[in-house]
Amino acid sequence: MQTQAAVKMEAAGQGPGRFGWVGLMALAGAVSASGPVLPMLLEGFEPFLAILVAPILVGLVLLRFARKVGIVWLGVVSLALLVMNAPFTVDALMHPESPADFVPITMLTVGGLIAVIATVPAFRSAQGRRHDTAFPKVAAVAGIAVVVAAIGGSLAAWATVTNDSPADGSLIVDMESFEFGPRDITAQNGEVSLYITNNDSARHTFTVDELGVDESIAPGQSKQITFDAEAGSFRFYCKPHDPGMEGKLTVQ
Ligand SMILES: [Cu+2]
Repeated sequence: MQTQAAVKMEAAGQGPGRFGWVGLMALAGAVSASGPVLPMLLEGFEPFLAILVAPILVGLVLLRFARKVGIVWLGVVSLALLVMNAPFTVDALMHPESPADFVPITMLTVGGLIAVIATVPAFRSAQGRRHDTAFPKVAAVAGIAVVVAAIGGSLAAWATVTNDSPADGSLIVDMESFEFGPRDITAQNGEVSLYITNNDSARHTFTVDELGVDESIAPGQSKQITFDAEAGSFRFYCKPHDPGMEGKLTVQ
């Protein structure tokens, strides 16, 4: 004989051998949370990433102990993170050659989208309404497939990144620990030649708005860049890490 709780669980698609909307919600939360956790496992604690993960983890705990509250919480938090991360998302998804940016953002986006889609049906099934649909299972498999493909594709793209050799007379610039070294670069007017190496695991850019210079440098990559500049003083910066990652180019 089934207990009342078991009957209710089965109706909510949570019975043994069944994967329902609430299960999909939990999986979506786990995928979202794993996105920012992954780089922390490799690189150590990062407050900004921890702030992204914390509300999702709270939602997963709520999902376990106060199901309906957890569903609403995860839905709202996921939507907020999708909106908040939209500018970074577009930028990161255009650069698969940088796995440390591409993979976490893909996981946050895929998990977040699934959680948002699943919120209403999960809430209804937590109320005990029966939903006989294969959608949760299909969405789970599709979501995991997208994440696995993103990881594989990103690593493959990273493997094709090539390094330039420094041109004669190039000024050497390093990107390390999210800073430029040196922060002050002095060059002669005419053609400015820089040999830039990114020693971080994240993608950086060398961007000078006034001169129309905007170069993306993949993790571990060395790139030779040249551009024309008249005498003057120009701010250079990294687009994903501005403000903070910047310097001054003086052309004499
Ligand atoms: Cu940067």
